[in-house]
Formats: sequence, structure tokens, C-alpha cells
Amino acid sequence: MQSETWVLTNARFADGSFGELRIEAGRIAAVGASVAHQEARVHDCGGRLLTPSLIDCHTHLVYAGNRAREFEMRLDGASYAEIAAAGGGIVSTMQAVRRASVDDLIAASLPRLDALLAEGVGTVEIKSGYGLSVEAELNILRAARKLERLRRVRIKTTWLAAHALSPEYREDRAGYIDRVVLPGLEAAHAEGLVDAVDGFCEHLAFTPAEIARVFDRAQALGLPVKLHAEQLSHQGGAALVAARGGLSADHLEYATEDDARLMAAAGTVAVILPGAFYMLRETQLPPIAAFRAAGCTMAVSTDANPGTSPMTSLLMAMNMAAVLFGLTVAECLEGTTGAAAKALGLQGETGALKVGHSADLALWNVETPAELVNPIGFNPLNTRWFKGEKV
Ligand code: DI6
Ligand code: FE
Repeated sequence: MQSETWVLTNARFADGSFGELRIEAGRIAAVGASVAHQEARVHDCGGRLLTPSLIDCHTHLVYAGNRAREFEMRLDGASYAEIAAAGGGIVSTMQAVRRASVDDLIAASLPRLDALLAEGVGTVEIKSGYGLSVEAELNILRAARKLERLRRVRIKTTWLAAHALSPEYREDRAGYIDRVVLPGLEAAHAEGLVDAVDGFCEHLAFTPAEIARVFDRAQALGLPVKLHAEQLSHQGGAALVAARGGLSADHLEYATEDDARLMAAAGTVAVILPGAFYMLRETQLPPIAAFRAAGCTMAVSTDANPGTSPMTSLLMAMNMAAVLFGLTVAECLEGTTGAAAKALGLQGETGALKVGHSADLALWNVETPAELVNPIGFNPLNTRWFKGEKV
């Protein structure tokens, strides 16, 4: 995609300084107090805040149906684990997904994707995990790949068949791994549908030993791994994914200081998901101070999913991360830009206003990052650029 040469003038950067940014061939060619103007069209930012486009690095955006009825049951006192044990939860979304065609999945997911993009998001990770059969898992990732062609967005896909045990395999856990998760991964990889491999390591999902088998196959295929770890209880998933040099460990409410040290040493990003914490009325806080002390990179994401985080606002996730978990404004902005890029293996490509990066930019009708994080449910996006093109 060969796009025009632009100079953005009078931009306010997150550190409060003013300057200019030059875009050539879809990439950031220069950034500073002033940049070369030759042969460029000019966009006057009017002193507004200019940031990289936001990155939502953990979503289950592609699904069908909804779980509003289960939400009402939880309001009546049922727990998430009780609903899952009674055949609700992930399995109820599975039934809706299996009835849907790829086109149905796209139609259901586009409004959610559009909600993110309207808030200045330029990169979205999308997981499978609601099909729980080879074909239905493939269909989710086929839909995710098509979304990338329908909108100006970069999509990273993740194989998450180890999200829940499908009902067909209730008595045969190893059979689910052997006949769905692993061969499905091979098929999805052969079809070019997989950028990374994830799992749900939890008492109501998969054990570290089961996840290790999935990671073995992922790594044999040369695919990076990540993990839903220590969300509802401490299972050892964070240590496992760190030992594999994984991209990220996600949720982490029950993670320990040791986990934080192992993740920091491995370069495994801690992905903080306040939406699920909020919806489940969790009270166990993720060990933010330990992540900071260990020097662990922290990202913030929506976890957009129909059950525990029906949220398609990354700005809202930033606000929740600040209010519920005590992240600073700077941590929230880095958590949805540079750190989120690292969680997807995209550092160097997007997520920072750096020469050579893709020109994925967001211009906001505010002056400071705090004005992005402070409001609830207000969208101050002015203009978004994707690969140097004004959207
Ligand atoms: N953790 C979560 O919070 C979601 N998946 C996961 O592994 C829940 C997904 C759902 O309830 O539909
Ligand atoms: Fe998730």
C-alpha cells in the first residue's frame, strides 16, 4: 500500500512537548520539534494530543449470540463456575458459534470491531476458543482474517482451542487435546490462520500439564505461545508460559511475586484485564506492585468476550486499570501501545511514535494522556491514521 507523504504539524506528544511527524510510504519517516516538509501534504493537529494507534492485545471478538441471560443469573447470585458447570458459560457460546457460518460470525463481530476502531484502535488480537471442534475453531479464525480485509486494521490471530473442554469429550480430556486441539492447530497453521497459541490454564479448564502439550506442538511449529493464567486461582500457568519464553501471561489476579520475577526475566508481558475482574466482581487484585518491582512489562486490554468481559472499549479498560488496579496514566497509555505491541510480538512495527514504525496514529481532542484515561464512556478521537492513510 503506497500512500501519500504527510507532515503532521503542531502535534502535542504524550510528554507534553510539541512537534511534527513525517509520514512516507505508510511509515513514520521523522518525528521531532520540526521535520522536513518537502513534497508533503500538511495536516495541522491544532495542538491536540498525538499518540500511536491503540492496540487491543487480548480479545475474543469473534463469536455469535450473547450471554445476557447468564448475566441476569449472576445478578441473582449464581457464580461463574456454577453456570459453567451447568453447561452454560463458554459452552453456551460454543453452541451459537457452531450454528453460525463464517459470514454470520463476521456480521456479528463487525460492530464490535468498529466500536474499537472508533476509539483509535489500529491493531486487534482475536482468539478462537468458542468453536471447540476443529471446523468451528477454524471458522472463527477465518472470520478474524476476513475482518482485516474489511476494515483498516491489523489483526493478529490466536489459536485457543484449549479454552474449554467440548461436551463431546467430557469423559476424555486427553482425547480433546489429541483429536481437536493439536490436529486443529496443525490445520489452522497450514491454512495460515495462526499467529500465536493460547490456552486457559484454570481449574475449570486445563491443567499446566495439558497446556504444556499444546505448547510443545505450537513451538514445534515455530509459533509463539501465551496463556490465560492465574485468573481464578493459582495453577502455575504464569511460570509455565514464562519458562517457554511466551509473549504474555494474561489476567494474573492470583499471580505471585515469583511469577512476576519469572515473567520479567523471560520478557513475558503481564496483560492486565480489568473488564473480567469487574464483571466477575473479583476481589483478588493482580500483583501490580510486584510486576513493577520485577520490571515486568504491563499491557492493558479489553478481553472482549461474551461472558466475563462484554466490553468493546479500550479507553474504558484504561480507566478501569487505573481505578481498580492503580495503574498510572503513563502505564495505561504504554499498556495499550508499546507494551501491547510487545505482547503481540509487534514491537518495532507499531505502538510507538518512532522512525520506521508503521504510521498508525491517533489524534485526540484532548491535550494530555490523563484526559484519555479519566473520562468514562466518552470518546475524544479526532482522527486515526492506519499505515499512513487517514481513516
Ligand atoms: N477467561 C475469561 O475470562 C474468558 N475466557 C477465559 O479464558 C471467559 C470466556 C467466557 O466466559 O465466555
Ligand atoms: Fe480472555
